[in-house]
Amino acid sequence: MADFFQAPPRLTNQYDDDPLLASYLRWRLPREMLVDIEPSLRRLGERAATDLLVLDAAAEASPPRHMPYDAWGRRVDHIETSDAWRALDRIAAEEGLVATGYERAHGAHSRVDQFARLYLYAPSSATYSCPLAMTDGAARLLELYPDDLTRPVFQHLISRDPLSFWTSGQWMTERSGGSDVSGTSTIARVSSEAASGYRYRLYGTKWFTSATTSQIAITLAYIEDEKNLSVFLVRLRNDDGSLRDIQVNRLKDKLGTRALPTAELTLNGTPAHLIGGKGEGVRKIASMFNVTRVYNAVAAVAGMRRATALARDYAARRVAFGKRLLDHPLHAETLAAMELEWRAGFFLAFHVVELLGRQEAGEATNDQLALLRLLIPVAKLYTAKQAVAVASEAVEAFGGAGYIEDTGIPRLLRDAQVLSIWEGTTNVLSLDVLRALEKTNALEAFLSDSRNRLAEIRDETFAAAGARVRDALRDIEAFAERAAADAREYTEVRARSFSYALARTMAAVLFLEYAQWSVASGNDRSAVAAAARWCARDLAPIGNDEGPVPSPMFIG
Ligand code: MFK
Repeated sequence: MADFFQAPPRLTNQYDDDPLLASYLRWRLPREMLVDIEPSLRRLGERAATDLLVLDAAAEASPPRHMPYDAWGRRVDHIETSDAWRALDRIAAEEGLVATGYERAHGAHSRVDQFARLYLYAPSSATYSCPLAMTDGAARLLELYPDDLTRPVFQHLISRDPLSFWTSGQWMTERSGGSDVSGTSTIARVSSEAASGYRYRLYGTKWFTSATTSQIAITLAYIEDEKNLSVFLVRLRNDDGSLRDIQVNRLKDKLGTRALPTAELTLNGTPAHLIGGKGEGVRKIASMFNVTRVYNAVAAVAGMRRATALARDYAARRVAFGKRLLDHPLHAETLAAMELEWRAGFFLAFHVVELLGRQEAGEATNDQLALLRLLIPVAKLYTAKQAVAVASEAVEAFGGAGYIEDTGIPRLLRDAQVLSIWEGTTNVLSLDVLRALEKTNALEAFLSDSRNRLAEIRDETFAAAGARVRDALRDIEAFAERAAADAREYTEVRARSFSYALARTMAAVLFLEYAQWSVASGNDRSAVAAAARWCARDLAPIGNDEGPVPSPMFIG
């Protein structure tokens, strides 16, 4: 018998090869805008499968190293990163990964342009998408709370020139945890050398600081004798490269995202600049983490797309039991289920991106602002969980090869797992969804927006699916009514399934809208089948029944 070798999966241009992205952009963007941006998206799609992919592998193979001391015994806390990691930074600046969102060349649509770029870049970036997320979030914060010191910093964050492009960290997590930031123990004391503009000095320990090689960071601290957290800007290094009263205790040994330097730091009187006045720290930093949560959702969707593309390519060439995997109905069905999750996540994430763009352009109605507040946590939590599930399925689709590190496939799963942890876990965000409903009219906005959209779907082809979505909306409404009347525990226990219901139902509406447009415009032939299949599932299994309340006691 001749030697047998398996064919590794291959990627081609990730813009042209994507069955949804270009079609979605044709649906949502003015024609002249697409003509304008398509060449750069296509170029990035090519890079995602060529030079970026090489850098991604190289950065993963050379993770960062912490060198606490120099050769002569001085404490330097140098974090050495690979050439590839730094090249990914340079390319991010040149490709305008952050800048596009702030130049606003296409008004409210600019965020769609920007996040389409991120979607192509992220899965080939060794998680350089993380520093970019925090940089963008910091840019938004500084745009909202500008002052003389932060204006030039803002310009660095949105620069396309690699030599002046800066990235930012987002230091929220302390030993007491990353979810309940009220437990922050970092203290800000007024500095005696206020002239520099950095009027405070910070004392405390930050337990997870991703992208510690960034030039700046945004962080939280209690000003001495104040009851509320405040937000501060920190410049990490002096002009000679030395850290500004920061000690790097160690780099974290993580399950995934291994090219990304994540450190534990002690702030020993680090100069800090107060942003937007004292107090209201959580509310202010929310404008940052709401951007990073959108990045999380788009990166999750991009990860699902990559996992699906690799598994599909492999299935088209790998032969077992006398035929290609793709020709085995059960395997093809598994791939279709993965693709469906990715499509749903894509619609949800990009819908949020559109709302974010409208908000920033000052074009959002009050209802759209409330929807954005609600859908950011919904999209983040749902796409993250989908991404882990799809990555796991992709690993399995490669059989034993998927479990072997040097195929690069296990990384899909290791890197996906962080998406449901950082930037708010699934449960913390599910509770945030409840908070959004309590504080705004988001539920009314969600229900009326969804019903209005469904009313525009007139094609008979979608009648049955539309009816199912209307049923799901009624279940969501019924749950909200009962939650308002019932014990808080009743609602909290179901907060996750409620959030999933919102995600699936919103995605269903978008599936149908897109399918109707596809039929009318002759685009994406799989849109109708995908919409029918998505809407056939149980969209809102929240548990409105009178059955026993799931109780933590069952696991005690
Ligand atoms: C590729 C992607 C890469 C992503 C980058 C990853 C980098 C990772 C670096 C990290 O930082 S990881 C740390 C992750 N930690 C979190 O994301 C925090 C998770 N915890 C929460 O989200 C909690 O819900 C929260 C800390 C916000 C709860 O804090 P509080 O103090 O109990 O909040 P509270 O009292 O509900 O709200 C305080 C104010 O903030 C209110 O405003 P007002 O004072 O005006 O009433 C809220 O409305 C506002 N607020 C809270 N959550 C908000 C929000 N505003 C808008 N959106 C929200 N989600």
